Amino acid sequence: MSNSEGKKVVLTCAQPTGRLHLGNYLGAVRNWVDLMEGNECYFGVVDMHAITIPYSPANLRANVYECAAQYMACGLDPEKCNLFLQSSIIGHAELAWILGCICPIGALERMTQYKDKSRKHKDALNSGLLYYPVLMAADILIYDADIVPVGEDQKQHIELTRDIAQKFNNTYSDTFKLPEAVIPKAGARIMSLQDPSSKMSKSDPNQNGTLYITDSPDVLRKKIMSAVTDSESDVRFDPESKPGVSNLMNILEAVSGAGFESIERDFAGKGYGDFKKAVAEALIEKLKPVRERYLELREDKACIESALARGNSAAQRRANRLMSKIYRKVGFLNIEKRQ
Ligand code: ATP
Ligand code: LTN
Repeated sequence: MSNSEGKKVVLTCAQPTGRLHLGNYLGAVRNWVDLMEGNECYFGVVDMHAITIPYSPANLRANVYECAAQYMACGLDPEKCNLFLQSSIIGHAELAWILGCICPIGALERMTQYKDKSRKHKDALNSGLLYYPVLMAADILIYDADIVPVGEDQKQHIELTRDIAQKFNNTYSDTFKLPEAVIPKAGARIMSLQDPSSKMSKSDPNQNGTLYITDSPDVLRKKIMSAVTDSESDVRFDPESKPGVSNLMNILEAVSGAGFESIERDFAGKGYGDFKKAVAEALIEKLKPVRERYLELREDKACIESALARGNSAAQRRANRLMSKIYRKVGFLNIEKRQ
């Protein structure tokens, strides 16, 4: 138990790199909503991470509003959690620098996300992309977080965060708590509808494989009806030989709560057409309130700015507490500024 009121401190973040897709929603954001009750939550829009791949400043600015509006539309209530913007908080970059000085380069080169992204952006490779997990470790450790709810793909980064925290504690004396990754049982890894061997992603070149939470019902229907399946016709969970159908079953399970066995029973003797229709309708129903709220919020920049301003203040207060301790431990002097 962690904060002064005995509540757990929850921290997680997403990059403002585009619209949220179903993987982000099922694997991440909807679970954050459940954690808001009874915990002290910090949810970050990590714009400093988003500049590790080619981008345009105008798009980044627009995406921060988009990302915050979608968080809120999914149910993150700025009255119950702290929604903050990473670049507004002093400490993330400072702590990342300190942690980078104890993190071996080899550990960063082994990160799967780095390997994937450096392959994709090999003509514009920058050192920020390699350093990305150190900044992520700083995002987590600066809040002294107990729990970090993420999708399966981020597990390796959280393990590295724990290693870095442990090394800091061994080098300078006990400072950081080792945070726990919380990965959901259903929806932790949603795959592309067009290539079920790779995860659903904003940057998928085939955008028909990615379902966005703000897609209209017609678009959702169309994408699901044209999802890749296989030449058989039975609805059966078998990720090895039926990855497309299994991915759709995963989505239906995460959206409706029905287990795989009950889905198999419901669709025994029916073809993929009926199954896909059911997945589409269940998803459309689930996302309806999210889309409606999003369409209202995107028009209301002032509401988003005031939510971020409030979250930034709370995040800065918490970050300051640990930063002064860290500066002292690593040997930085505290010399006051004079006018
Ligand atoms: P993308 O690869 O689509 O650009 P990302 O991993 O950069 O996405 P973020 O917005 O930074 O996306 O991630 C927010 C959260 O969504 C993270 O906790 C991540 O683990 C989770 N997530 C991303 N993709 C998936 C997926 N396909 N299935 C389940 N969870 C996912
Ligand atoms: N690396 C994550 C985004 C991220 C994050 C974090 C997640 C940056 N900092 C801190 C949890 C905690 C991603 O690519 N999804």
